[in-house]
This record gives sequence, structure tokens and C-alpha cells, in this order.
Amino acid sequence: MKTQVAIIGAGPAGLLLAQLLRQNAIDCVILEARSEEYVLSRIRAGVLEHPTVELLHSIGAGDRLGREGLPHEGVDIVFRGEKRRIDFPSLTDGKKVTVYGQQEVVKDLIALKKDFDGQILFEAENVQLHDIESDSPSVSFTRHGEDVVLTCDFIAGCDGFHGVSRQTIPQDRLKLFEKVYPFAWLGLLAEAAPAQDELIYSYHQNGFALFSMRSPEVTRLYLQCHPEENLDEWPDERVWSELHTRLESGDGFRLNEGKILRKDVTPMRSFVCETMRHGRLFLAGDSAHIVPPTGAKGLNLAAGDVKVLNDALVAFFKSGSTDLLDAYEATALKRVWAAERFSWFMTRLLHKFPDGEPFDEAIQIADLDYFTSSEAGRKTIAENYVGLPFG
Ligand code: FAS
Ligand code: PHB
Repeated sequence: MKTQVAIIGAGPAGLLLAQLLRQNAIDCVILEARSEEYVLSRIRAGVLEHPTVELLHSIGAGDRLGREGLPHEGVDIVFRGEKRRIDFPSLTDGKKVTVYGQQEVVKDLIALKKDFDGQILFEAENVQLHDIESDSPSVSFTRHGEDVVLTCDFIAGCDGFHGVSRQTIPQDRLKLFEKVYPFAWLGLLAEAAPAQDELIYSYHQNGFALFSMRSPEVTRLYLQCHPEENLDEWPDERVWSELHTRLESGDGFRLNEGKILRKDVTPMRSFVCETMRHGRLFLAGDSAHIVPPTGAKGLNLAAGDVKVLNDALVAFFKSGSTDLLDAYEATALKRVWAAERFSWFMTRLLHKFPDGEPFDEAIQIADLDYFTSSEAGRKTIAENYVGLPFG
């Protein structure tokens, strides 16, 4: 098999890159380890930044998003039983975010790719990258019992944090940064109408809580929990009781309860691999960076990376120029670190740190008070939340 760009991974990064390349008549094949059913079933992110929504519309993946996505013009922050709203349009020249589940984005992008050339090879096992330092790299894999070699000009490593791409780069060339947080998120999907239209981020002595949604019938909720949390210790009764306690805001808000469809635990870490390029291998999305989901940045960062990578690949194939390819790391990392900073800021602002001193907690309250009352503080949150421009 031969292609111009071999893409490893059919998550948001890989699928978005494939659609962008298609628009520029650049041939690509996606190799995905898991089945299509598994990829479509993963419940993850929920908030699309302004630039990500614009990108999806620009590549023809915005129809259902336009119909079913929920535009949001602000978020509420609750602390000490008080609710304060951060308005987006008035602080960001009219920008907002859209709530639309990551699995819906993936579904729309898979449909587009299959309509076009169908070159998403699901259940590609034992994917290995070869000769990434040469001008003729290749990818070997096994699929349905057949050993295959895919030769290509470039490889896009869009295979997430646990993928094979980053591991293919020589260890002594990797420049890594990591911060692991002393807590995790217990994520819940409930068959219950959202009790208000906008998201609520809540700082509470028992721990952080987040109220979000997926549709007029489905509420998405998160509770700060122990990193090694045992789900057996979270029966539905305890989940709802804790959510009501942590989201109490004295304004009559009360969650609607319903059947809990999903419960899972997401560990919290900040991670950056600054080596986003090695030879003909380019990393994009979670293969290069992880953010704690408090800033709703993960999926959106992946979109920013692949927009920059696509523009660089198009310049190479159209004119032979390698300038944008050579600048890929620096261009992508500027936005990556800005999102890492905001995600760390929101995580530090809103979570109960097990080893927190009374002074640290007093500073958290002072920060919460400042960033939700001063215009400068609210603007800082608003402009980062709706999304900084792509590179
Ligand atoms: P992904 O991990 O989505 O996709 C990588 C793909 O590569 C997968 O399909 C995988 O099967 C495939 N793959 C892996 N190894 C391979 C191999 N060796 N060969 C072939 N294929 C391989 N972000 C938010 O903004 N908000 C959230 O609330 C949020 N919640 C999250 C919850 C969880 C449990 C996780 C893990 C992440 C969450 N994120 C959240 C972040 C998430 O949305 C990511 O940022 C987003 O999926 C990044 O997309 P990709 O870079 O495409 O990586
Ligand atoms: C979600 O709806 O899944 C969501 C929203 C905001 C976040 C994280 C997750 O910060």
C-alpha cells in the first residue's frame, strides 16, 4: 500500500487531519487499532471552542453540529454557596462555545471520510513505524490476519497518550514535561434533563463538581474523587447526594436526577512532549499533550495542532517548501502551552487539594472572588475558555 500521509489513530485529531488533507487533494490513510464501534462509543469531551466550531464547518462537518450543538454564552462558577456568571460575548467580541459531545464529532467525521474514500482501516493491529528519519518512512501492521506495509511521505501520530508514535521517537530526543494531580474525575452520564442551560463549575470543601450536558435529555456530570477511586464505593444514591451538596448555590438550582448511563474515572495530569516532530513523523493531539479537562481544552488542542500540521503539509506538497513543517513544533507549542496554563489555572482554582494548607485555601477563595468579580479577571477566563486563535 502507498499513500502521501499515513495517519495513526481515528480520534478527533486523526479524523480532522484526514478531512483537511482531503480538501487539499492530499491522499491519506488512517490506521486505527480499535473497532469502529469502540471508537464511536467513547464518551469524552463535550465543549467545542469557537475556532474548533469554525474549523468543523469549514471542512463540511458542521451540519448536524449546527442543528444539534448547544451554543453557550457563559458559564457559572459557584463557591461558598454563591453563583457568579462569566459572560463570553461581552468579554470576547461576541465569541461563545458550543456543547456537542466528542463522540458526535467523531461520528460526523467518520461518515465524511467513509463517503470520500473509506480509507479508515479499523482493527489495525501491531502498528509499527519505520524509517521515520528517512524521506521514505513506512508503517507496518496486521489486519484481519494479513501483514501489510504502508509506504508514505509523512506519518501523523494521532494515536493518543498511550499510542505507538511518541514511543517511536528515540528516548534521548524526547523533551517531556509532566504534572500528575492528587485527584481524578468521576464522570457520569445521566438520563435527566439538564436543570439549567449553562455549565456550572463548583469549588466545594468536599471537592470539585461540574454540571454539564449533552442534549435536552442528557446531563453530563463530574465529581472530584480519589485517583484510585473504587467505583463500587459510589452507588447512585451517594453520587446524587454528593452532587446536590457540591452544586448547592442558594439560587434554587437543583439537579434533575435520572438513570445513570455511564460512570468512569478519568485521571488528571498535565503532560507535554515538546518533541512534536522527529524526521517525517509529526505528533498531534493527545499523543503530544494532555490537559486536565477543567479547561475543556483537550479536544480543541487536537484541532489546533492538526490545522497547523495540515497547512504545513499542503505547503510541502504544493510547493515543496518545508518552512511550515520546520516551524510546526514552535507554532503548535505556543498554543499548547497557553492551553496547558489555562487548564492548570482552572484546576488549581477549583479543586480541593488533599495536602492544601489553610493559607492555600484562603488564596483559592481570594482568586475565585477576584476572577469572578473584576472585569479583567472575568475577561481572562472568558478569552481562554472560548479559545485562542489557531496558529
Ligand atoms: P484520542 O485518544 O481521542 O484518539 C487516539 C486514537 O488512536 C484512538 O482511537 C486509539 O484507539 C488510537 N490508537 C491508539 N494507539 C494506537 C495504535 N498503536 N495504533 C493505531 N491506533 C491507535 N477533553 C476535554 O476537552 N474535555 C473532557 O471532558 C475530556 N474528557 C476526557 C475523558 C477521558 C477518559 C479521556 C481519555 C480524555 C478526555 N478528554 C477530554 C481529552 C480528550 O477529549 C482528548 O483530548 C481527545 O480525545 C484528543 O483526541 P486525539 O488526539 O485524537 O486522541
Ligand atoms: C463535558 O461536558 O464533558 C465537559 C465540559 C467542560 C469541561 C470538561 C468536560 O471543562
